[in-house]
Amino acid sequence: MNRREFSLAFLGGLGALTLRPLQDQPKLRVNGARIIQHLNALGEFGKNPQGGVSRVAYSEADRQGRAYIMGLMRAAKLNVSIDLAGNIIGRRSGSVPTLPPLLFGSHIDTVPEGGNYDGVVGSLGAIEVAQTLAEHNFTTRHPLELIIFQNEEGGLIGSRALDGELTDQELDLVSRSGKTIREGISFIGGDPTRLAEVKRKRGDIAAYLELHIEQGGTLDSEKVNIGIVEGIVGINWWDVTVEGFANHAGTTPMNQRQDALLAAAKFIEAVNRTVTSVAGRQVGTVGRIQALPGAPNVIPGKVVLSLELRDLDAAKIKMFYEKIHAEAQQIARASNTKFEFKEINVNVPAPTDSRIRKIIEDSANELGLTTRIMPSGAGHDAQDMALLGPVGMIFVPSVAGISHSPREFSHPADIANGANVLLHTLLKLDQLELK
Ligand code: HGY
Ligand code: MN
Ligand code: MN
Repeated sequence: MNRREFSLAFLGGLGALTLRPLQDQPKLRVNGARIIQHLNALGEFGKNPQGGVSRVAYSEADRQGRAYIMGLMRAAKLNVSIDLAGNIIGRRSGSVPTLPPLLFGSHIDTVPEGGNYDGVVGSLGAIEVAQTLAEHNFTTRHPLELIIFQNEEGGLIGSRALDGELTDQELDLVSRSGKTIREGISFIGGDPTRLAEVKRKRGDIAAYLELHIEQGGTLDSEKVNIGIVEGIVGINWWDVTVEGFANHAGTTPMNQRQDALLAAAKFIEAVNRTVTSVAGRQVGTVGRIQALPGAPNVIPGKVVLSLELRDLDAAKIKMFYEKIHAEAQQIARASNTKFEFKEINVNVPAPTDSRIRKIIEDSANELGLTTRIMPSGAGHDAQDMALLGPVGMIFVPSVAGISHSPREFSHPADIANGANVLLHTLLKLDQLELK
Protein backbone atom coordinates (compact mmCIF):
# COMPACT_ATOMS: atom_id res chain seq x y z
CA MET A 1 0.00 0.00 0.00
CA ASN A 2 1.50 3.36 -0.94
CA ARG A 3 1.23 6.33 1.31
CA ARG A 4 -1.82 7.81 -0.42
CA GLU A 5 -3.66 4.49 -0.38
CA PHE A 6 -2.84 4.14 3.31
CA SER A 7 -4.20 7.54 4.26
CA LEU A 8 -7.40 6.98 2.25
CA ALA A 9 -7.93 3.61 3.94
CA PHE A 10 -7.27 5.27 7.29
CA LEU A 11 -9.81 8.00 6.59
CA GLY A 12 -12.32 5.42 5.38
CA GLY A 13 -11.90 3.53 8.65
CA LEU A 14 -12.80 6.67 10.56
CA GLY A 15 -15.96 7.22 8.53
CA ALA A 16 -16.87 10.73 7.40
CA LEU A 17 -14.33 12.69 9.43
CA THR A 18 -13.45 14.49 6.22
CA LEU A 19 -16.46 16.79 6.56
CA ARG A 20 -14.61 18.96 9.01
CA PRO A 21 -10.99 18.50 10.13
CA LEU A 22 -10.70 17.46 13.76
CA GLN A 23 -8.39 20.36 14.54
CA ASP A 24 -11.23 22.83 13.82
CA GLN A 25 -13.47 21.42 16.51
CA PRO A 26 -11.84 22.98 19.56
CA LYS A 27 -12.59 26.41 18.08
CA LEU A 28 -16.35 25.91 18.24
CA ARG A 29 -17.88 27.74 21.19
CA VAL A 30 -21.47 28.26 22.29
CA ASN A 31 -22.94 31.73 22.81
CA GLY A 32 -23.32 31.87 26.60
CA ALA A 33 -25.20 35.20 26.59
CA ARG A 34 -27.84 33.71 24.30
CA ILE A 35 -28.43 30.81 26.74
CA ILE A 36 -29.08 33.31 29.56
CA GLN A 37 -31.42 35.35 27.38
CA HIS A 38 -33.42 32.17 26.63
CA LEU A 39 -33.29 31.15 30.30
CA ASN A 40 -34.81 34.46 31.40
CA ALA A 41 -37.50 34.27 28.70
CA LEU A 42 -38.45 30.67 29.59
CA GLY A 43 -38.59 31.69 33.29
CA GLU A 44 -41.61 33.88 32.49
CA PHE A 45 -43.76 30.77 31.93
CA GLY A 46 -44.93 29.76 35.39
CA LYS A 47 -43.03 32.58 37.15
CA ASN A 48 -44.23 32.72 40.75
CA PRO A 49 -44.33 35.39 43.47
CA GLN A 50 -41.52 33.62 45.39
CA GLY A 51 -39.18 34.61 42.55
CA GLY A 52 -38.93 31.09 41.15
CA VAL A 53 -40.92 29.00 38.72
CA SER A 54 -43.90 26.66 39.16
CA ARG A 55 -44.16 24.89 35.83
CA VAL A 56 -45.37 21.46 36.82
CA ALA A 57 -45.87 19.00 33.98
CA TYR A 58 -49.19 19.23 32.10
CA SER A 59 -50.03 22.70 33.49
CA GLU A 60 -50.87 25.59 31.17
CA ALA A 61 -47.43 27.09 31.99
CA ASP A 62 -45.80 23.82 30.93
CA ARG A 63 -47.66 23.85 27.62
CA GLN A 64 -46.64 27.46 26.97
CA GLY A 65 -43.02 26.81 27.97
CA ARG A 66 -42.92 23.84 25.62
CA ALA A 67 -44.24 25.99 22.75
CA TYR A 68 -41.48 28.53 23.44
CA ILE A 69 -38.85 25.77 23.50
CA MET A 70 -40.09 24.31 20.22
CA GLY A 71 -39.68 27.75 18.63
CA LEU A 72 -36.05 27.88 19.82
CA MET A 73 -35.45 24.38 18.47
CA ARG A 74 -36.84 25.31 15.05
CA ALA A 75 -34.64 28.42 15.03
CA ALA A 76 -31.70 26.06 15.64
CA LYS A 77 -32.69 24.33 12.37
CA LEU A 78 -33.93 21.19 14.07
CA ASN A 79 -36.76 19.16 12.63
CA VAL A 80 -39.14 19.32 15.61
CA SER A 81 -41.93 16.93 16.57
CA ILE A 82 -43.75 15.68 19.67
CA ASP A 83 -43.52 11.92 20.09
CA LEU A 84 -46.47 9.77 21.17
CA ALA A 85 -45.35 10.01 24.82
CA GLY A 86 -45.30 13.83 24.67
CA ASN A 87 -41.50 14.25 24.59
CA ILE A 88 -40.27 17.04 22.31
CA ILE A 89 -37.70 15.79 19.78
CA GLY A 90 -35.55 17.91 17.45
CA ARG A 91 -33.77 15.93 14.75
CA ARG A 92 -30.71 16.80 12.69
CA SER A 93 -29.39 14.52 9.95
CA GLY A 94 -25.92 13.01 10.11
CA SER A 95 -23.60 12.20 7.23
CA VAL A 96 -23.81 8.46 8.02
CA PRO A 97 -27.56 7.91 8.26
CA THR A 98 -27.18 4.20 9.05
CA LEU A 99 -25.69 5.07 12.46
CA PRO A 100 -28.06 5.17 15.43
CA PRO A 101 -28.80 8.70 16.71
CA LEU A 102 -26.80 10.45 19.40
CA LEU A 103 -29.30 11.76 21.96
CA PHE A 104 -28.84 14.78 24.21
CA GLY A 105 -31.26 16.94 26.20
CA SER A 106 -33.00 17.37 29.56
CA HIS A 107 -36.42 18.58 30.84
CA ILE A 108 -38.23 21.89 31.37
CA ASP A 109 -40.96 20.88 33.85
CA THR A 110 -40.32 21.97 37.44
CA VAL A 111 -41.37 20.99 40.95
CA PRO A 112 -44.01 23.26 42.56
CA GLU A 113 -42.25 26.45 43.72
CA GLY A 114 -39.04 25.36 42.02
CA GLY A 115 -36.28 27.37 40.37
CA ASN A 116 -35.33 28.30 36.82
CA TYR A 117 -32.21 26.11 36.42
CA ASP A 118 -33.06 22.46 37.16
CA GLY A 119 -33.55 20.85 33.73
CA VAL A 120 -33.65 24.24 32.03
CA VAL A 121 -29.85 24.66 31.91
CA GLY A 122 -29.47 21.28 30.20
CA SER A 123 -32.35 21.89 27.81
CA LEU A 124 -31.20 25.35 26.74
CA GLY A 125 -27.55 24.23 26.72
CA ALA A 126 -28.50 21.44 24.32
CA ILE A 127 -30.45 23.85 22.09
CA GLU A 128 -27.45 26.21 22.07
CA VAL A 129 -25.22 23.31 20.98
CA ALA A 130 -27.60 22.59 18.07
CA GLN A 131 -27.69 26.31 17.21
CA THR A 132 -23.87 26.48 17.23
CA LEU A 133 -23.61 23.46 14.92
CA ALA A 134 -26.19 25.03 12.58
CA GLU A 135 -24.39 28.39 12.50
CA HIS A 136 -21.12 26.66 11.62
CA ASN A 137 -22.77 24.40 9.09
CA PHE A 138 -21.25 21.48 10.95
CA THR A 139 -22.56 18.04 10.01
CA THR A 140 -21.98 15.23 12.48
CA ARG A 141 -21.62 11.61 11.38
CA HIS A 142 -24.44 10.40 13.61
CA PRO A 143 -27.95 11.74 13.29
CA LEU A 144 -28.66 13.93 16.34
CA GLU A 145 -31.81 13.88 18.47
CA LEU A 146 -32.25 16.68 20.94
CA ILE A 147 -34.88 15.50 23.40
CA ILE A 148 -36.85 17.48 25.99
CA PHE A 149 -38.38 14.83 28.21
CA GLN A 150 -41.87 15.43 29.55
CA ASN A 151 -42.69 15.20 33.29
CA GLU A 152 -39.24 14.45 34.65
CA GLU A 153 -40.20 15.72 38.09
CA GLY A 154 -43.25 13.48 38.36
CA GLY A 155 -41.18 10.29 38.07
CA LEU A 156 -39.20 10.38 34.77
CA ILE A 157 -42.40 9.72 32.86
CA GLY A 158 -41.21 10.64 29.34
CA SER A 159 -37.94 8.72 29.50
CA ARG A 160 -39.61 5.68 31.08
CA ALA A 161 -42.10 5.65 28.19
CA LEU A 162 -39.13 5.48 25.82
CA ASP A 163 -37.54 2.45 27.47
CA GLY A 164 -40.87 0.74 28.15
CA GLU A 165 -40.67 1.02 31.96
CA LEU A 166 -43.83 3.15 32.28
CA THR A 167 -46.70 0.91 33.40
CA ASP A 168 -50.33 1.22 32.38
CA GLN A 169 -51.45 1.60 36.04
CA GLU A 170 -49.20 4.62 36.44
CA LEU A 171 -51.10 6.42 33.71
CA ASP A 172 -54.06 6.71 36.09
CA LEU A 173 -52.05 8.36 38.87
CA VAL A 174 -52.93 12.01 39.42
CA SER A 175 -49.97 14.27 38.66
CA ARG A 176 -49.20 17.58 40.38
CA SER A 177 -51.17 19.42 37.69
CA GLY A 178 -54.38 17.71 38.87
CA LYS A 179 -54.58 15.72 35.62
CA THR A 180 -53.83 12.03 35.45
CA ILE A 181 -50.66 11.17 33.58
CA ARG A 182 -52.88 9.73 30.85
CA GLU A 183 -54.76 13.05 30.52
CA GLY A 184 -51.51 14.98 30.73
CA ILE A 185 -49.92 13.08 27.84
CA SER A 186 -52.90 13.97 25.63
CA PHE A 187 -52.82 17.57 26.88
CA ILE A 188 -49.24 18.08 25.65
CA GLY A 189 -49.78 16.43 22.27
CA GLY A 190 -48.99 12.74 22.86
CA ASP A 191 -51.30 9.74 22.63
CA PRO A 192 -51.44 7.55 25.77
CA THR A 193 -53.14 4.72 23.85
CA ARG A 194 -50.10 4.32 21.56
CA LEU A 195 -47.19 4.35 24.04
CA ALA A 196 -45.98 0.95 22.83
CA GLU A 197 -44.93 2.67 19.59
CA VAL A 198 -42.38 5.02 21.24
CA LYS A 199 -40.59 2.20 23.00
CA ARG A 200 -36.95 1.83 21.92
CA LYS A 201 -34.60 -1.05 22.58
CA ARG A 202 -30.97 -1.31 23.61
CA GLY A 203 -28.75 -0.27 20.70
CA ASP A 204 -31.37 2.04 19.16
CA ILE A 205 -29.35 5.00 20.47
CA ALA A 206 -25.61 5.60 20.06
CA ALA A 207 -25.42 7.33 23.45
CA TYR A 208 -27.25 9.90 25.62
CA LEU A 209 -25.66 13.02 27.08
CA GLU A 210 -27.18 15.40 29.62
CA LEU A 211 -25.95 18.68 31.03
CA HIS A 212 -27.48 19.59 34.42
CA ILE A 213 -26.92 21.75 37.46
CA GLU A 214 -25.33 19.81 40.32
CA GLN A 215 -28.18 20.58 42.80
CA GLY A 216 -25.70 19.99 45.63
CA GLY A 217 -22.88 22.16 46.94
CA THR A 218 -19.72 20.17 46.16
CA LEU A 219 -18.57 21.93 42.98
CA ASP A 220 -19.40 25.36 44.40
CA SER A 221 -17.59 24.84 47.69
CA GLU A 222 -14.56 23.15 46.08
CA LYS A 223 -14.45 25.71 43.24
CA VAL A 224 -14.45 23.03 40.55
CA ASN A 225 -15.86 23.95 37.12
CA ILE A 226 -17.35 20.66 35.93
CA GLY A 227 -18.74 17.57 37.64
CA ILE A 228 -18.49 14.25 35.82
CA VAL A 229 -21.28 12.00 37.04
CA GLU A 230 -20.24 8.46 37.94
CA GLY A 231 -23.75 7.18 38.58
CA ILE A 232 -27.31 8.29 39.27
CA VAL A 233 -29.20 7.17 42.34
CA GLY A 234 -32.20 4.90 42.23
CA ILE A 235 -35.38 6.54 43.55
CA ASN A 236 -38.32 4.57 44.94
CA TRP A 237 -41.62 6.15 45.95
CA TRP A 238 -44.43 4.70 48.04
CA ASP A 239 -47.77 6.06 49.19
CA VAL A 240 -48.24 5.07 52.82
CA THR A 241 -51.76 5.05 54.29
CA VAL A 242 -52.23 4.99 58.05
CA GLU A 243 -55.72 3.94 59.15
CA GLY A 244 -56.84 4.91 62.66
CA PHE A 245 -60.27 5.94 63.89
CA ALA A 246 -61.69 9.45 63.62
CA ASN A 247 -63.34 10.43 66.88
CA HIS A 248 -64.25 13.41 69.07
CA ALA A 249 -61.11 15.26 70.20
CA GLY A 250 -62.80 16.50 73.40
CA THR A 251 -64.47 13.36 74.71
CA THR A 252 -62.10 10.53 73.70
CA PRO A 253 -59.59 9.87 76.51
CA MET A 254 -55.95 9.92 75.56
CA ASN A 255 -55.50 6.19 76.19
CA GLN A 256 -58.43 5.20 73.95
CA ARG A 257 -57.40 6.92 70.76
CA GLN A 258 -56.44 5.44 67.38
CA ASP A 259 -54.69 8.58 66.18
CA ALA A 260 -53.41 8.07 62.64
CA LEU A 261 -51.44 11.33 62.64
CA LEU A 262 -49.63 10.47 65.87
CA ALA A 263 -48.68 7.09 64.34
CA ALA A 264 -47.56 8.90 61.18
CA ALA A 265 -45.36 11.24 63.25
CA LYS A 266 -43.65 8.22 64.83
CA PHE A 267 -43.25 6.72 61.36
CA ILE A 268 -41.54 9.88 60.05
CA GLU A 269 -39.10 9.73 62.94
CA ALA A 270 -38.50 6.01 62.25
CA VAL A 271 -37.70 6.70 58.58
CA ASN A 272 -35.06 9.23 59.57
CA ARG A 273 -33.60 7.01 62.29
CA THR A 274 -33.43 3.92 60.06
CA VAL A 275 -31.81 5.69 57.12
CA THR A 276 -29.20 7.36 59.33
CA SER A 277 -28.46 4.20 61.34
CA VAL A 278 -25.59 3.15 59.04
CA ALA A 279 -22.90 5.16 57.27
CA GLY A 280 -23.44 5.92 53.59
CA ARG A 281 -25.02 8.37 51.15
CA GLN A 282 -28.52 6.86 51.26
CA VAL A 283 -31.37 9.30 51.91
CA GLY A 284 -34.99 8.88 52.98
CA THR A 285 -37.73 11.51 53.01
CA VAL A 286 -41.38 11.95 53.89
CA GLY A 287 -42.20 14.96 51.74
CA ARG A 288 -45.99 15.01 51.62
CA ILE A 289 -48.61 14.34 54.27
CA GLN A 290 -52.36 14.71 54.47
CA ALA A 291 -54.40 14.14 57.63
CA LEU A 292 -58.13 13.40 57.35
CA PRO A 293 -60.66 14.65 58.01
CA GLY A 294 -58.39 17.58 58.94
CA ALA A 295 -60.11 19.55 61.72
CA PRO A 296 -58.78 20.78 65.10
CA ASN A 297 -61.53 19.00 67.01
CA VAL A 298 -61.36 15.59 65.30
CA ILE A 299 -58.73 12.92 66.06
CA PRO A 300 -57.24 12.14 62.64
CA GLY A 301 -58.67 8.85 61.36
CA LYS A 302 -56.57 8.54 58.26
CA VAL A 303 -53.22 9.84 57.02
CA VAL A 304 -51.70 9.52 53.58
CA LEU A 305 -48.01 10.29 53.26
CA SER A 306 -45.20 9.77 50.78
CA LEU A 307 -42.03 7.78 51.38
CA GLU A 308 -39.01 8.26 49.16
CA LEU A 309 -35.73 6.30 49.39
CA ARG A 310 -32.61 6.90 47.26
CA ASP A 311 -29.25 5.20 46.85
CA LEU A 312 -26.80 4.19 44.13
CA ASP A 313 -27.43 0.55 45.10
CA ALA A 314 -30.92 -0.90 44.56
CA ALA A 315 -30.24 -3.67 47.13
CA LYS A 316 -29.62 -1.04 49.82
CA ILE A 317 -32.91 0.69 48.99
CA LYS A 318 -34.68 -2.67 49.41
CA MET A 319 -32.93 -3.33 52.72
CA PHE A 320 -33.95 0.08 54.16
CA TYR A 321 -37.49 -0.36 52.91
CA GLU A 322 -37.79 -3.68 54.70
CA LYS A 323 -36.50 -2.16 57.97
CA ILE A 324 -38.90 0.78 57.69
CA HIS A 325 -41.78 -1.56 56.88
CA ALA A 326 -41.01 -3.60 60.03
CA GLU A 327 -40.87 -0.42 62.15
CA ALA A 328 -44.26 0.61 60.75
CA GLN A 329 -45.79 -2.70 61.87
CA GLN A 330 -44.47 -2.12 65.40
CA ILE A 331 -45.90 1.41 65.47
CA ALA A 332 -49.22 0.04 64.19
CA ARG A 333 -49.40 -2.55 66.98
CA ALA A 334 -48.57 0.01 69.67
CA SER A 335 -51.05 2.62 68.41
CA ASN A 336 -53.88 0.35 67.26
CA THR A 337 -53.58 1.62 63.70
CA LYS A 338 -52.87 -0.03 60.35
CA PHE A 339 -50.14 0.83 57.82
CA GLU A 340 -50.45 0.08 54.11
CA PHE A 341 -47.66 0.63 51.56
CA LYS A 342 -48.32 1.10 47.86
CA GLU A 343 -45.37 1.26 45.48
CA ILE A 344 -45.81 4.29 43.19
CA ASN A 345 -42.65 4.67 41.17
CA VAL A 346 -39.29 2.92 40.81
CA ASN A 347 -36.36 4.61 39.08
CA VAL A 348 -33.44 2.24 38.83
CA PRO A 349 -29.93 3.42 39.77
CA ALA A 350 -27.62 3.70 36.78
CA PRO A 351 -23.85 3.99 36.36
CA THR A 352 -22.63 6.26 33.57
CA ASP A 353 -20.31 4.90 30.85
CA SER A 354 -16.60 5.04 31.80
CA ARG A 355 -15.55 5.86 28.21
CA ILE A 356 -17.93 8.82 28.12
CA ARG A 357 -16.67 9.98 31.53
CA LYS A 358 -13.14 10.10 30.05
CA ILE A 359 -14.34 12.05 26.99
CA ILE A 360 -16.09 14.59 29.24
CA GLU A 361 -12.88 14.96 31.25
CA ASP A 362 -10.76 15.44 28.11
CA SER A 363 -13.22 17.96 26.66
CA ALA A 364 -13.28 19.96 29.89
CA ASN A 365 -9.50 19.91 30.26
CA GLU A 366 -9.02 21.07 26.66
CA LEU A 367 -11.31 23.99 27.48
CA GLY A 368 -9.09 24.79 30.49
CA LEU A 369 -11.70 23.65 33.03
CA THR A 370 -11.23 21.66 36.22
CA THR A 371 -13.26 18.50 36.82
CA ARG A 372 -14.35 16.19 39.59
CA ILE A 373 -16.01 12.81 39.47
CA MET A 374 -19.15 12.59 41.61
CA PRO A 375 -22.40 10.68 42.13
CA SER A 376 -25.78 12.26 41.40
CA GLY A 377 -28.15 12.28 44.36
CA ALA A 378 -30.87 13.68 42.12
CA GLY A 379 -32.72 11.57 39.60
CA HIS A 380 -32.38 12.23 35.87
CA ASP A 381 -33.81 10.92 32.63
CA ALA A 382 -30.27 9.71 31.88
CA GLN A 383 -30.83 6.79 34.26
CA ASP A 384 -33.54 5.44 32.00
CA MET A 385 -31.60 6.18 28.84
CA ALA A 386 -28.87 3.97 30.38
CA LEU A 387 -31.16 1.01 29.62
CA LEU A 388 -30.94 1.90 25.91
CA GLY A 389 -27.26 2.77 25.51
CA PRO A 390 -24.19 4.36 27.13
CA VAL A 391 -24.88 7.63 28.99
CA GLY A 392 -22.84 10.53 30.32
CA MET A 393 -23.77 13.50 32.52
CA ILE A 394 -22.07 16.85 32.94
CA PHE A 395 -22.72 18.93 36.08
CA VAL A 396 -22.17 22.66 36.58
CA PRO A 397 -22.03 24.30 40.03
CA SER A 398 -25.20 25.25 41.91
CA VAL A 399 -24.57 28.27 44.12
CA ALA A 400 -24.72 27.14 47.79
CA GLY A 401 -26.03 23.79 46.59
CA ILE A 402 -29.64 25.03 46.58
CA SER A 403 -32.15 23.39 44.23
CA HIS A 404 -35.89 22.69 44.02
CA SER A 405 -36.19 26.21 45.41
CA PRO A 406 -36.76 29.70 43.99
CA ARG A 407 -33.22 30.44 45.24
CA GLU A 408 -31.68 27.93 42.83
CA PHE A 409 -28.92 29.72 40.86
CA SER A 410 -25.94 28.95 38.64
CA HIS A 411 -23.54 31.58 37.30
CA PRO A 412 -23.80 32.39 33.57
CA ALA A 413 -20.09 31.61 33.09
CA ASP A 414 -20.56 28.14 34.59
CA ILE A 415 -23.57 27.50 32.38
CA ALA A 416 -21.57 28.50 29.27
CA ASN A 417 -18.72 26.22 30.39
CA GLY A 418 -21.12 23.31 30.78
CA ALA A 419 -22.64 23.89 27.34
CA ASN A 420 -19.17 24.03 25.76
CA VAL A 421 -18.23 20.76 27.45
CA LEU A 422 -21.50 19.27 26.16
CA LEU A 423 -20.68 20.47 22.63
CA HIS A 424 -17.14 19.04 22.60
CA THR A 425 -18.14 15.79 24.28
CA LEU A 426 -20.82 15.34 21.64
CA LEU A 427 -18.34 16.00 18.83
CA LYS A 428 -15.79 13.57 20.23
CA LEU A 429 -18.45 10.91 20.77
CA ASP A 430 -19.55 11.41 17.20
CA GLN A 431 -16.15 10.11 16.03
CA LEU A 432 -16.68 6.81 17.87
CA GLU A 433 -19.08 3.94 17.68
CA LEU A 434 -19.49 2.80 21.28
CA LYS A 435 -20.98 -0.62 21.80
O1 HGY B 1 -36.27 14.56 42.20
C1 HGY B 1 -35.21 14.52 41.57
O2 HGY B 1 -34.20 13.99 41.96
C2 HGY B 1 -35.09 15.22 40.27
O3 HGY B 1 -34.79 16.55 40.46
N1 HGY B 1 -36.17 15.01 39.44
MN1 MN C 1 -35.57 18.34 39.87
MN1 MN D 1 -33.62 17.92 36.77
